[in-house]
Amino acid sequence: MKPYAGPAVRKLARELGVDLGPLTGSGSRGRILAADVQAYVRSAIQNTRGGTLPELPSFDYSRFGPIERQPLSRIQKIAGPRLLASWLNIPHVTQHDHADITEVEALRIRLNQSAGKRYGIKLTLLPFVMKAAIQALHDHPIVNASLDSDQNTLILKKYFHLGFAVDTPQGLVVPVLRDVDRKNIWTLAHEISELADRARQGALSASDFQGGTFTISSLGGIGGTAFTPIINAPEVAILGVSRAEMKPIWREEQFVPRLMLPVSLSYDHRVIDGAGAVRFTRALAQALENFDGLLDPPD
Ligand code: CAO
Repeated sequence: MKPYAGPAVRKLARELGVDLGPLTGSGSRGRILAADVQAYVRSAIQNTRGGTLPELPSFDYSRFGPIERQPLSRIQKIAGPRLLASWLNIPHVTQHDHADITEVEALRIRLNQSAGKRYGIKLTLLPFVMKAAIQALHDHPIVNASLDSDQNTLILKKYFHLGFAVDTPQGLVVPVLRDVDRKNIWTLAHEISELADRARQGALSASDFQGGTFTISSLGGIGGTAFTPIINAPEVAILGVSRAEMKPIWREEQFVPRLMLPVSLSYDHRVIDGAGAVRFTRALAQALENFDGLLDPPD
């Protein structure tokens, strides 16, 4: 049976490539209207995009009290859709753990007092965490990987470029430090500080953001006990670092004070399973606990 529609609607359907057959008309006696064709096209587009999200309600907040409008920064406008895409596309799970950094912190203080003063470089914890992450990534290559666009193949990267989140007045940026496995803690400390300074001045170039294989987001300088960072897609995991705290740890029948660093690994559950994730955080913690290398002077 010929669909019940007027010539203008038929013309519109022809132009849009719509077959009127399956359409239900909302006009009188089931007549197909232009609005029905448009609604059909809208819904087809939404379906090919994987459906749309239910919209959040919008309010006139000024009805309830005084307000001020503040536009999002350029960085927020760029980062926002990427964070949303990662959050929506990747099934995130976060594994929390603690690393005993008592010895490594004592080492850091010693190094800052001696070589640090001589070379004019201040060592923070981050270079040590980066080196520990490299050891763990070496032993757990799927964490230093990406899913190929066919979603069926893992691309294991044989290089180690670490992104690290920098808090700037304009918003969050994630520059990438290259070949972290080939650099000592002094070089890393220097490059972290140089990249973070340029990030805060808004002086990073596009290449500074490219090629990362794994990201570290350290909030430990500010505080916090744990958090659930969003994966920097197309990477498959991100490490959150919170503030180290002295804690009573039960060892050999007594409590001993140890400096414990909270770490939180958010991972793509399509690629990494829970056991793999906790093995990774354990490897990272053990690398920090048995830290014995990288005392070389700066390159
Ligand atoms: N626990 C305890 N103290 C810590 C620490 C931790 N985990 N991490 C750093 N600190 C200490 C440092 O040792 C330093 O102390 P001293 O002055 O006594 O030596 C002080 O905090 C400041 O460190 P810092 O944060 O400036 O340096 P960093 O190398 O650790 O970090 C950088 C550099 C660029 C990562 C950091 O400045 C920054 O921007 N962090 C915010 C990242 C962010 O916004 N992440 C959220 C992203 S949302 O997922």
